[in-house]
Amino acid sequence: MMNYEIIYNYLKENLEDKRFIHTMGVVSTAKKLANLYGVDEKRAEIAALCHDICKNLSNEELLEIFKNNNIELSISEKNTQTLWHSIAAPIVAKEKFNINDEEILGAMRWHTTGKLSMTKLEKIIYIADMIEPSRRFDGVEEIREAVLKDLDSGVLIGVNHTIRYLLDRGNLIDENTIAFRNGLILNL
Ligand code: DGI
Ligand code: FE
Ligand code: FE
Repeated sequence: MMNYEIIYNYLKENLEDKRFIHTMGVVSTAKKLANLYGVDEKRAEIAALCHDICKNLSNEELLEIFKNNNIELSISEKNTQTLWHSIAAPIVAKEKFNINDEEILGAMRWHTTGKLSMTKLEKIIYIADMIEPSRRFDGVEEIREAVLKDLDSGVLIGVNHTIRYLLDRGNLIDENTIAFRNGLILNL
């Protein structure tokens, strides 16, 4: 696929080695999960490839992108710089690589916090980001196994893990993270 190679080369050039390896891990995990859960593998591949496309940008550059595209950040987003690369990702993917598939763009946009009512593809990118082979944290194996049995149950364990991590550090918890978790619980 033409687009794939162009994006791959851009990332290889622009992301740090560790981030590039992480991205390729997300690609392979997302493809596996897509096949398991009947999601189009090619779309999962592109979304995974692009999810951290803005990870090399400085906070100043990210703020500039928001300004130029009239993106209004919520109070929690304004104060959580680690979320900014995901907010900018769909804008850059559209501009640079002409990606217009709303679900692919959504998967990139929400890969950090999640949100209420995610599609299967969006959930797959969210959780693949967390469990790809180079990720190592206590509990990752439990999430890997759970996701293979049931997507939503596995994703819920992942969100719970993230919320616990944020609580332990006294970080802000974004409204979308909470809405994502509530929605998963109500649907299970
Ligand atoms: O870009 P990656 O390192 O691959 O991973 P990521 O984009 O999932 O993670 C970015 C960070 O976002 C990670 O440190 C956890 C954080 N995060 C996710 N949801 C929330 C959050 N941080 C805050 N403060 N609040 C959230 O709701
Ligand atoms: Fe990310
Ligand atoms: Fe990532």
